[in-house]
Amino acid sequence: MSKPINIGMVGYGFMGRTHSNAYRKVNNFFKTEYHPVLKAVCARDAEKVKEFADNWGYESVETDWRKLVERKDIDAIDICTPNNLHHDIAIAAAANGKMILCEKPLSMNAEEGELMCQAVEKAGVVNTVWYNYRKVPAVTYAKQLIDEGRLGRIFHYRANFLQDWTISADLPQGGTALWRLDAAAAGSGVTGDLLAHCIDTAIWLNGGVQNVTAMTETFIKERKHTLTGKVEKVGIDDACAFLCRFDNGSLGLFESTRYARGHKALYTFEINGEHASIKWDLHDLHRLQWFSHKDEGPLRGWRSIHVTDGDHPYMSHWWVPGLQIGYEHSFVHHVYDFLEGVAKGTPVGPTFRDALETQKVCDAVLKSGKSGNWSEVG
Ligand code: SOE
Repeated sequence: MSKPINIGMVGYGFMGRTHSNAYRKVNNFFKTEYHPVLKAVCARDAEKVKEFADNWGYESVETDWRKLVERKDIDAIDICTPNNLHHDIAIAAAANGKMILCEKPLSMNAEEGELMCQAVEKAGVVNTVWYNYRKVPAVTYAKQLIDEGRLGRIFHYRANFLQDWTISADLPQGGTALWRLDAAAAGSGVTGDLLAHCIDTAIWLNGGVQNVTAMTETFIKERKHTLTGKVEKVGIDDACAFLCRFDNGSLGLFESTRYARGHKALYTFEINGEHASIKWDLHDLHRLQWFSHKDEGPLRGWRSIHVTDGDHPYMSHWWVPGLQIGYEHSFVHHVYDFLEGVAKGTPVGPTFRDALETQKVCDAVLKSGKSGNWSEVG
């Protein structure tokens, strides 16, 4: 008999929807020892949060997250708020013995992140950060191929995350939906929001990062602030590019911007090894491009592997071979891994500690972007 884990979610924006959908779907497809129960959702606007709760099937609502984290009937707190609240909610949740699922990036900076790690470790509570792209079957499969040594020595890691939604100078900063443009709420711009995904995947696939040299730019210097109504300085990075050296000696090249006209959410990575290369593209997320130098000479070429077969990661739980899944399923897999971690007592990453490594790289990137010098990852 499967045991309940009562979820209390804080925030109900885009991520609140992806997580709620995943909690609802997971046990239709995956058998687990524990199952999530949508116990409560919390946000300041009582009317809107009630509407959200009714739509997704949450049993109750709260308007103060401090009350939520103290509730005895809640087992796990899911943090879907702007980044500046992650630290306080996580610390309070850990103090109340709750498991925690926190949206990315872990924190505003590595200092805060370290305190969050210490809090969950001291409390001994299961924790994860929603770097969901790890859970796309093709990306998980790439991890398997690398861990099996099929690429041999890795020389290069290249990643991009390109969007175009902030090009208009009329777009305000701050407030619901636009908090990502407000440095006080987001901490940083594309570095924490988009490159953090690329860095998390890169560390997972290719190991730690030693040092970085970065270039950042804020193209629109002032925007009206939704909350104050005044035109205020923009404190986030609109674009960022950096080079890095990995612990394994390979070289990294990363770029992210919200000013790449025509690109909505183009996350791509490519890894070049001694024996083989791998490419992945979020817009074609069920495919892994594979080139092996071990193939017979005249037949050598890029293969496009449709990662939809029963022996591909997670896929035996879905439809039949050849039929693909999408973006939202990465969150379902994340919940599945989380539940498996609870059952087995060995958390499946990314944990807070894993996410802290990404945070440290983000901090080093932002530091280098400001100074123009190489920056060591602390
Ligand atoms: C920003 O537009 C955003 O929604 C990020 O916040 C998400 O983490 C990313 O997956 C998609 O883009």
